[in-house]
Amino acid sequence: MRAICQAIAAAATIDLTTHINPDADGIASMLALAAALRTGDRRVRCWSPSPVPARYAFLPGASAIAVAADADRIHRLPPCDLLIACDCADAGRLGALAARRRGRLVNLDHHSSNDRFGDLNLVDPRSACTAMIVERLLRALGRPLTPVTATLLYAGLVYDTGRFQHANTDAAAFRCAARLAAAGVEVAWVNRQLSGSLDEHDLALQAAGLARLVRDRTEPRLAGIALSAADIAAAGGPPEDWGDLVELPRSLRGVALAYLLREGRGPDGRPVVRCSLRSDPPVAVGPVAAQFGGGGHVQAAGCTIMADLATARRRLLPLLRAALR
Ligand SMILES: [Mn+2]
Repeated sequence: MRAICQAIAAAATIDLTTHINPDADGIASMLALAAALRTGDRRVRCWSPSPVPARYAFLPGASAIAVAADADRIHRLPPCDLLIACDCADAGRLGALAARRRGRLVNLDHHSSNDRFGDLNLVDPRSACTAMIVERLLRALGRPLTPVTATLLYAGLVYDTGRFQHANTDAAAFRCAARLAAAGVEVAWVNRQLSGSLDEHDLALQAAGLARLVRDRTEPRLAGIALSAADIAAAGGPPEDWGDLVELPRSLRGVALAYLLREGRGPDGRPVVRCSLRSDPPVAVGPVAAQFGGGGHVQAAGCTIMADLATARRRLLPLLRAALR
């Protein structure tokens, strides 16, 4: 913590980024930290390796995030003293921005699969979200919360705890929420923005998901949705953000492990299946995702299987059934 505060104090130019396919925790953590670090004549810029989903446009400052999908363009940019990665479990998730690793790299994250890729790492898997780690960092930096930074961090906290419903919701999360609320967050407004930002396309995908929802025949505590490329095309194509579609199978009575499989194409044109996995403690899905080179948290993880949907299902489902035993 002290080394990171010193590195920030010494930096005249700071770039911040989050992970590819960014979520509310990553974006909000980055924006809050950027707002607090913009002092004096320090230059602070926010990046995302892929476009910021429209549903997160309400986050203060989101419109100023630069999308860094183009590695050539990034190479031409002036280097920064410090690159701070927020909510990013490994350097691969930085996308093209990994090429900007010229200054020192700071890694702020809470994923248990984080491989400490930074020169300086503040990684706490016990923290419910990266926003809580940023809140701690701001305190260490002596930067008081403002209504803007508190609103951002609150949005990250609400998102990553599933509105204070996931297993990561603990006393520390509530204490942090109380400090943020006291700093001027309009709690109902943030919740409304997070829950009321779907469009017709998102709902069409939910309808497709409901149509494909199945409980496992041999293991009733397992349920999930498998969407083929054709299913996704019929619903209007992939969304900017799959959001919490995996929560649909999870909402079935008695389900302790839920999955969402979505078939797409990899960079080489071959079929790939992206998997989102959720479980109730003590069932662990993190190790299953890790077997396919994925990661995340113990009870919320993801991976990509290089196969078509039928093959991916045949490989994954026995492991999910085993995880429940
Ligand atoms: Mn997070």
